[in-house]
Amino acid sequence: MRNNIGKNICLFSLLLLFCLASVSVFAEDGYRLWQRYDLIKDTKTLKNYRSQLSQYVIQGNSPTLTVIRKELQLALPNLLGNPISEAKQLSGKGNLVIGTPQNSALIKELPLTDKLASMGPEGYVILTTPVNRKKMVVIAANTDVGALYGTFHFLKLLQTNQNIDQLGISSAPKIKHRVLNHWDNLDRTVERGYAGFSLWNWHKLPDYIDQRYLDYARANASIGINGTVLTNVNANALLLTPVYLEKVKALADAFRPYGLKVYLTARFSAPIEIGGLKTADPLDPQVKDWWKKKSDEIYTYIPDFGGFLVKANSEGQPGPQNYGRSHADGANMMADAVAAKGGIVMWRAFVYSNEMPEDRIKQAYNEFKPLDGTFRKNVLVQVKNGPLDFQPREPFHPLFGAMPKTPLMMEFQLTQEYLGQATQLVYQAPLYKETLDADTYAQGEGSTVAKVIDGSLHSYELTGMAGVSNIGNDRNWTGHLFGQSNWYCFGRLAWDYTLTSTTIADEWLRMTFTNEAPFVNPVKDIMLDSRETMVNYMTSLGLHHIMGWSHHYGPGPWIKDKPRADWTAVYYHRASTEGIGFDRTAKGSNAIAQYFPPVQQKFGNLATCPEEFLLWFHRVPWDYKVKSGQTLWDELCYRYYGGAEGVKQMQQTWNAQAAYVDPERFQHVKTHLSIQEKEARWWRDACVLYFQSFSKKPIPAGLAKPEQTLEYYMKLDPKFVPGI
Ligand code: GCV
Repeated sequence: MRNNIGKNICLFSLLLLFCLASVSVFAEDGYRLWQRYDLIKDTKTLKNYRSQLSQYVIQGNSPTLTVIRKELQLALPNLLGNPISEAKQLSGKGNLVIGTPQNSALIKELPLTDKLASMGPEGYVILTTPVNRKKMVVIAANTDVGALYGTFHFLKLLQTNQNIDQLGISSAPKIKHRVLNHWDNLDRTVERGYAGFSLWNWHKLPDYIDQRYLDYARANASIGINGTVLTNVNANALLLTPVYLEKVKALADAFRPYGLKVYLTARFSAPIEIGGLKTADPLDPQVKDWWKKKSDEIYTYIPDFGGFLVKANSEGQPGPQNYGRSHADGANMMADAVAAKGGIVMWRAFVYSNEMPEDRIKQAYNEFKPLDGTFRKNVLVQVKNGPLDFQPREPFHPLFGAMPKTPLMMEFQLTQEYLGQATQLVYQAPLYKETLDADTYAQGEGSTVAKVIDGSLHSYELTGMAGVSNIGNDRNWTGHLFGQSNWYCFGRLAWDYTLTSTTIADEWLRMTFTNEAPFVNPVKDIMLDSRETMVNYMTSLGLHHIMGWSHHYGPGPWIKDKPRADWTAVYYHRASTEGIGFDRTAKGSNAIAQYFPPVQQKFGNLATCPEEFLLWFHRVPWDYKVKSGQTLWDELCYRYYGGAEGVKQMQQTWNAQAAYVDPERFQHVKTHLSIQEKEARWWRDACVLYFQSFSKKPIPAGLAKPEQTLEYYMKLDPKFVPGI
């Protein structure tokens, strides 16, 4: 008897342990991103899928096909609650066939030659078609990586409960290089990173391959990202030494099956720092030789090395101008070093000089436009979306459309340096789309930024889109759960910029949370409105660069008297008792002249300038009547208050979602929204009080009084803000 009791206690404890273990294994901490693969809830859909999927056939054994197998083994049994397994032969029904004409005899038999011919190396087709007179779903591509992308697309159809009865999908990327830029330092800090430390554990590499590296690669492959720059553009030359190249090789080997290529940031002065040369002059034969040998060495570690990303002569970084050479001289020297092996150089146009009295936003154009046509064929000039620096709203960068003979690559920032960092919910697809859809008029109406960067406007062969990563080693990857949607939407738009923000938000919500409409619809509205809401409580009507000093956290419109005028806020808003705004018309800095004439006319004329760019281009008196009929001052106040109110509405909508979300993630978002609500009020009150000290006008009736005095806000001095 005693024995039995003992046994029972033992069994019970084991059971309890098992339960606890499963709870912690499946803790809803956001780790699984949009790749959750939970059992499909809708019974009709589930039944339908089960009847159409009973096995999959993959012929061939490459590392990428192995990855596809693993993904299916993870996804299908979980989604369908059925033990779906791999088969060598077709069965009577329910077959999924995946592969290329080269590795799959079944696919080779199909009349797909024409279709696949237009799909390129990464595109795919997903078709419902008879094979040997049996109906089945076929995912076919020209390469294994194309098949992997197609597999993820198919899984997304299941995850989002789409009809798969008669599939006829074909998809190929519009942009060739879809690349994350990590600003990760070798000591694992991340510049402007708000999700913990760097994913790359350099100390344990090359021996220890963390499962996170593979999950990172899986996530990227699922949205078509095909490149990653591992380290900060403020580069450390040590990265190019053998000790680190061994480690980079280990990562590149882990990522390769997922179609993810590795690139490195190159410190321009590396030949001096690690090469023992006296100069880094790009025209010096020894320097050229050094970079060539260094590149060849890198290729011995990583045969498919993607190439270099370079920040030169910007914010104190060394560059060709240190030797009186141009950006093209520097970029070409590096491009020559990697050309034979198919490498590229992504040379950043984010440059502004310390000495220039010019309006800072004009400098990149002034430096790069004259270099058009002088870059090697394997150079992409990487341009930030706007001419300043990832502000909540900027007009598109005037270089887009202005360099018809030089491939330009888009640089977006996923990490929310100026968008509330990781405490705020800001879905950035609308911001990215706004830039991509903007019309440069470079070749008449319809010459959108997207057509510049996809190469169609100026026949660029090389095309690219970069996203400054928001990923760190936090369990949920991005600090704020909704930061994941920015990683997701970047990948989706780099693949196909014609997708709408709504479509992408819809997909992401369904895969990340649930397909239930009473959740998806209101939360999608939160996402779609979130960027405009943030602009309203931070920098409405074209205001810019009024954030906290150095860490860029919180408001700081009063920032002045710093080592450089163009690092202050007063330089940009120019508020006085007469008015506010930066005159960039011909009467002012004439930055407007950098755009094509129709854009100049639109932005340069107070009456036609879109209100969202009003104070970016114009200096406007406080009494100026805006479109709503309000004075500028009143409108500014209404927008600040409206923005803060918008966050309250986001909170209300989210708080009604408890039934649809697991408690852990529900609470995470709820708590972050309450931080955001506080921060929105902080921005509102600090900015309204500060600008009021110039406008000398009352806050419009009906709006609450700010909670503290201006002095109080000016004295706030947050310490240890992450990401500096
Ligand atoms: C990596 C801004 C950021 C810097 C960043 C720089 C850049 O100035 O504040 O942290 O440096 O942009 O894009 O190079």
